[in-house]
Amino acid sequence: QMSECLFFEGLPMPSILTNVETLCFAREEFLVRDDDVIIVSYPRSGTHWIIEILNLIHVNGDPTWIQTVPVFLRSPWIEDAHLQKDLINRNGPRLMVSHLPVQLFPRSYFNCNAKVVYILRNPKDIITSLYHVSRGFVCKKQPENFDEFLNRFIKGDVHYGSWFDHTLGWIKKRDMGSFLLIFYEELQRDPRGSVEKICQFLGKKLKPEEIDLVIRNSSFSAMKENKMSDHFAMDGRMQKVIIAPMLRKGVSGDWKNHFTVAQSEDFDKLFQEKMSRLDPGLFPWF
Ligand code: PPS
Repeated sequence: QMSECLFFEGLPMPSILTNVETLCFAREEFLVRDDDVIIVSYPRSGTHWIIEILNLIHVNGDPTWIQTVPVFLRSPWIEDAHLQKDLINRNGPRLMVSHLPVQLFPRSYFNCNAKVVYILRNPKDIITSLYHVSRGFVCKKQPENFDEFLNRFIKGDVHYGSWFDHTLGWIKKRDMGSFLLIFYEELQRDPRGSVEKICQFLGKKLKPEEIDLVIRNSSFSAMKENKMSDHFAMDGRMQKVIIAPMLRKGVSGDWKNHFTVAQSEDFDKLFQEKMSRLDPGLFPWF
């Protein structure tokens, strides 16, 4: 059983960040506007990397803003109990973030032209990343070992519920409205191509040297040095409970240092079963 969590519609949600009232408001009453851009993801998929990239694109690569304003004020979370009101009153165009699964997402989004950037990452690397964050919780019951945590992840007994449900739910919606699917692995393999794709999606024209600045200022090392990029360290609520850094390793394939061969094979089988309705060619990690 997890502490630091509340259950909402059957899903464990992080009570550090949110509460029932905020979650109800998010879904039923939060008004998404046509000129909004929303980054959506399952936890530990590289959300903060995409936030940094979109923030930098907004200011043509100039790092001043990202180096002086904490990341969660630049791009607030829709389900954040402290910042939801600020978001409601913000003038557009707004850049917002959310880990909400599709069934808890603001209903108003589905009738408007707002843009969603959905970032996906190999779930084996997500489990690995999340395992290290869980071990960095001060008071939460820590996982006994990797195997126990893997089983919890598979059951969806983690914040925001099952990765499979989150991913399937959002991918099913990708043909409606403006939706850009970005992969963490693709971002790493081809940062320039990915940034260009994002610019095109946003309708933003950057000069080649401005794209260089975006890439340089959102690199793992630049973000690791920028305290403003570490949500855990900058947010008073999180400071108290999480001692893990937001940026840990920033690589693809670290799962190989954690999964046994049997665990990996079982997970692949489960992945194929659960994701069978999707084209396997969609995922760059196969
Ligand atoms: S959170 O807390 O759920 O919002 O986490 P999220 O931002 O989605 O994901 C954190 C992981 O993304 C990695 N990250 C990066 N990797 C490469 N380059 C850059 N610039 C970058 N920024 C963040 C971060 O290190 C976490 O992954 P792990 O594997 O734990 O290192």
